[in-house]
Amino acid sequence: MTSDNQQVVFSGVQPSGNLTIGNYLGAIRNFAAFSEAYKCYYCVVDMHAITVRQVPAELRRRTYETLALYIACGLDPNKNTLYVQSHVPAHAELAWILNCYTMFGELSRMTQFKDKSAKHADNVNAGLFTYPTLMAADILLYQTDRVPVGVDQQQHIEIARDIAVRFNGVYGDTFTVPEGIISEHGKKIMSLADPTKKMSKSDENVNAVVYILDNKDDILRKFRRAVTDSDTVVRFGEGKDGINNLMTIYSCFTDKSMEEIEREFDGRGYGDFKSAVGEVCADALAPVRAEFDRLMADKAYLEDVMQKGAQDAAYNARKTLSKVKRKVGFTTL
Ligand code: ATP
Ligand code: LTN
Repeated sequence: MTSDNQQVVFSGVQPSGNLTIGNYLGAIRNFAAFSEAYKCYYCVVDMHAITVRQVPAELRRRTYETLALYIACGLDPNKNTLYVQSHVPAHAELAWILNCYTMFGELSRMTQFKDKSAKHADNVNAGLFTYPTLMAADILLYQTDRVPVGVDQQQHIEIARDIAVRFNGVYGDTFTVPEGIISEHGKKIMSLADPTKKMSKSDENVNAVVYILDNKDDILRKFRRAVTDSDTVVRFGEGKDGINNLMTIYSCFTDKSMEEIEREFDGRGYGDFKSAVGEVCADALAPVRAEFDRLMADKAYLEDVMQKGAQDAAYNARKTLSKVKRKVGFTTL
């Protein structure tokens, strides 16, 4: 909560690849709804992105792109604080302090750490391990009440809560204990090539993933090739991971219930259904792409947004950071 009693929302997206419809439906699309009633911070978390090796020029470009996508997806920079994590040093400072209040054992249990260290076995670095403490710092710095994310981040929200409660227990009320907001709809969009796996922007198989910025032909083609099953009936149910995923995506874009979708495609095959999913997805994303192209052509504007966002974030982060430093016993000059 802010000092004038406004509730706070914080979320972040890594500029670690081209954003997917998983990022869109599970996270970004839900952000704008908070802008009126809450003080909202939406951060491009470049410091998290380097826990996996990045090509510097690509990281820089994607940082701009992620910010442009925030705006293209409806986040008004005048109503939300949009900024880049590395522009606000308080994140790194608080992360170090919180590292000293986070247990080795609890970080070892994080499934994202286990997955990513298996995937990048040649680079299991300390940053990958302490990723959740940096995320806790992001959230706790702003006295955040709510954190809208996809379901894969639930465990990280839990650890942020545990760290806040632990710190408050030792030093008295310091941090607001945040709550995750995981929308029932679209909380976990699955890969089109392997519907038992989360759709992920760092997947090497570009056909497994629909990117927010894909053109209509690519979107239609990817959905047509999506892995399904040998059944022919469009029905939500067990053993139908591929169809369940496509129905979820269709439902997210049309607001239709599973029953309505089953009725709509009654007597029609998978081919028809896949084309329909591709059409609604492409139609919904077309305006986002157009706005994105317009914004990317105006770097100066994006830099102005980054600059103002970082200034506002740094000002508010400093309040919490000073309090924390005082509580742990650091001297001040
Ligand atoms: P990476 O592949 O680099 O780990 P990612 O695609 O998982 O990246 P993040 O930047 O880690 O994306 O996630 C940004 C937000 O998008 C988070 O709130 C996350 O929960 C959400 N998200 C990511 N993938 C999905 C998905 N497949 N379905 C729903 N939400 C998702
Ligand atoms: N770890 C998140 C990105 C992230 C985040 C945050 C999300 C970093 N800091 C703070 C919410 C709040 C992910 O999606 N992989």
